[in-house]
Amino acid sequence: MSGTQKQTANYLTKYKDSLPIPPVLKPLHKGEGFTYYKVSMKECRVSVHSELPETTMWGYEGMFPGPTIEVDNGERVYIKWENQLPTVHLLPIDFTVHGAHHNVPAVRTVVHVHGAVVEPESDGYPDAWFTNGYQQVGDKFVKQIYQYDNYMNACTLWYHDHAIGITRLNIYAGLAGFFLVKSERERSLNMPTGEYDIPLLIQDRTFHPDGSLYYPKQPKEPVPGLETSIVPEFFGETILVNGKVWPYLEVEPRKYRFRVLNGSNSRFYKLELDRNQYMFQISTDRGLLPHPIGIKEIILAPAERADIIIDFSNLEGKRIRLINDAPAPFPNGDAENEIKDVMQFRVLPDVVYIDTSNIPAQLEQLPFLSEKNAVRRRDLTLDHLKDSYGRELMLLEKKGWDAPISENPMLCTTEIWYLINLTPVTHPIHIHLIDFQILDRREFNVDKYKKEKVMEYLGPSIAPEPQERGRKDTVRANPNEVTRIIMQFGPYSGLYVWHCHMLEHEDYEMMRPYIVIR
Ligand SMILES: [Cu+2]
Repeated sequence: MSGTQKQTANYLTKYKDSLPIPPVLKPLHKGEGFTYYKVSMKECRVSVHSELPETTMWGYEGMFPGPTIEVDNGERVYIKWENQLPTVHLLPIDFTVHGAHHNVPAVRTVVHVHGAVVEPESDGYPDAWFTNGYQQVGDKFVKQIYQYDNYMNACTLWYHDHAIGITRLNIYAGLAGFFLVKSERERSLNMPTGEYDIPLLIQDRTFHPDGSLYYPKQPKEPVPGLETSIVPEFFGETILVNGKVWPYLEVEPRKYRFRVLNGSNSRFYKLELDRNQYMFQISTDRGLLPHPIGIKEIILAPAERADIIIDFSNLEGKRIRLINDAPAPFPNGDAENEIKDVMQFRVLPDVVYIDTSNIPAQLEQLPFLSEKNAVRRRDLTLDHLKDSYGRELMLLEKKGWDAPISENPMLCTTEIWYLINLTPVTHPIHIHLIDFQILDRREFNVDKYKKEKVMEYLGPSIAPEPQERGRKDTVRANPNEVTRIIMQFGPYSGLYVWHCHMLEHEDYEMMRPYIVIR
């Protein structure tokens, strides 16, 4: 990257601004069996750091991040998602990318609640986009008001844009927020709650000295013949938490719950506290783990979540940093892309109230999906190819987005998917609608598989990390490994997608439709 882009990252003072906490969105209606929200996407001016001029961004309700939507398990919720954005995009569009050609409006949006169990018409299918005032809509657009029945257990989800071909740009511009599912059962566990339950949306961005957002128009080696070209991955030069660059948070000397979400385009995080303290992970993507797990580091790929409890008691007056030690790209990245600082906790001298919250020994019994019940195994490759411009092209099963649907599970049946990674990087694979369990990962001979289509394992099957032994909706498929996941498809049938959640991959063909057949 050129020197000018490094400037702001070099001079912005770390831990200068306090961590913002997104407000909880108020419904327009609540009661008589349903709740109704309206959410408008608007251009807005935000301060990402007090030493930078304001930044023009796009936000739900004109906020970055968007307001937090809080629902109860089983609560029926309707949301009207409205686009009030300008017609010209804030960021450079690559018109060669699928679904982003000159025949569609530049600014298209569609909202997906990541991790929601939802009917297909309300899932935010990438071709169900709509423009300002619904003046134009994509060919899969069905309705303006989405319905969420929220059959999920208590979990930390997020809503974000999913429009075909420009998801990376729309989310980078600011279109993301938390969607929290709560439950009576979780409340009964008496974990830290209210002001001691704080969501942390971690993202990387690069800013020009005038405060404006920077997103590359070209990869490092510009592509001849193209004014704008998608990049193989994007790594920003600053880290933001809840929309502030390197913030601090004042905490009381007591327990806190943090809902940590990696909302970055391509960057993975390996998070730890700089005093080497333990954190207690209580949940993963789609809800509570069987029991809390004491950990010193958390790896989060784009879209993965971890709820953790940190106990600051006996740390009065201390300053503790949350730091990152992940290479970028992951897992074999360049040191020049790495950013260590994330945020700082400042422990106050005293508590306001005595902390009566718990870290319960038992959290939740999880249903066990047995391999014996699987009716189908699918071998699905993650491929590394080149396009006609010589650019890197990552695919699923060597197929693009427009190829005929090949994943067609039957409603209520269980399948095992073998994610066979033939590429040199880890891909976070996300499947809409369902949650899954990770069975194992196993090293294999990639060259032999590529040449002869023969699977030769080079090591034993490795069980998932303890923190991954819960309900997942996004899994890290590492290079040279087969990652096996098991899931049951339902309760809805219809058209959904599965894809890599590195947004630069997702926007450039590493996404496939799938259909649950009744
Ligand atoms: Cu990928």
